[in-house]
Amino acid sequence: MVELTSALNLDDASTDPMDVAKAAADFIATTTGVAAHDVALVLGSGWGGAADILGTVQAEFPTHEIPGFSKPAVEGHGGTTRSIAVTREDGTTSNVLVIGSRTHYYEGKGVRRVAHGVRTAAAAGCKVLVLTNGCGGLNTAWKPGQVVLLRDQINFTGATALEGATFVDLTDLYSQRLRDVAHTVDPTLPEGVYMQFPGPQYETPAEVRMAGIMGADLVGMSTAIEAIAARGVGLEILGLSLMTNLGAGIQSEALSHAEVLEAGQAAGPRIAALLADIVRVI
Ligand code: 8IG
Repeated sequence: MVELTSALNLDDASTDPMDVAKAAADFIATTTGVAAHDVALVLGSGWGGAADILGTVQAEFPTHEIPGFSKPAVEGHGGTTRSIAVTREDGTTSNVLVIGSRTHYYEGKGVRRVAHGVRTAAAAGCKVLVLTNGCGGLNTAWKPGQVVLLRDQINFTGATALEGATFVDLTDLYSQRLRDVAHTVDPTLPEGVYMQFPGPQYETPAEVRMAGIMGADLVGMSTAIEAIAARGVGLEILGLSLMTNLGAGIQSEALSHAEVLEAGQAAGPRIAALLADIVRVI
């Protein structure tokens, strides 16, 4: 079994990426002792604190130990994957898989690696996926630190992780049911359309204006390709963005990564509590 698993290579075109996801799910079931998980969380910039307050950690290990996840480029910068037992509001328990370290499209490791986390979540038994991110915003009524519920998206990368004639319907990409559930926790959460750019550079002011004309409220470098892959494996998706900055050219100052991290840190405890509250009702 171990030999078979290690022979599976995501970069090999003849490998079915779902087979690698199944190997990853087997590893997770064995390592955590949890046969099936219910909900998966991908924690983006600013959202990391949620994992600490969600519930009881049942197991925790470096994400790169899971089949198909690559070693971090910088030692010590890899994420941690955790299995957390969450006591839901109705008294039942759900097993939540927090997949640390997302692979971004701009890393150039290929779309299979971008999608591997969500495919692994589906193979591990999850039915619901919560995708979170930090991003730029176009609506000047929103201030840095604003959380926005994703209503829809524009995939502006020109890429997809779907392979072959996989005609996935994206009409209800970000589930209306889950948005309604999130609104029971916080009725004031605005909704928005997320536009994924390839990155890693931030947009020019002209690109931000274009994004607005095209119908975007938020601009970022993740989430859209993952969401498409997740619908491809039947997951129901909730998308939550933390707007850390206004898009380039909307705010007068230049965008700095330090500023973005600072806004994420300032919002951290508040959005962690919000996410934990939402997970307790989904
Ligand atoms: I945090 O303004 C964060 N991520 N593309 N644009 C894009 N990605 C981002 C931004 C932004 N802020």
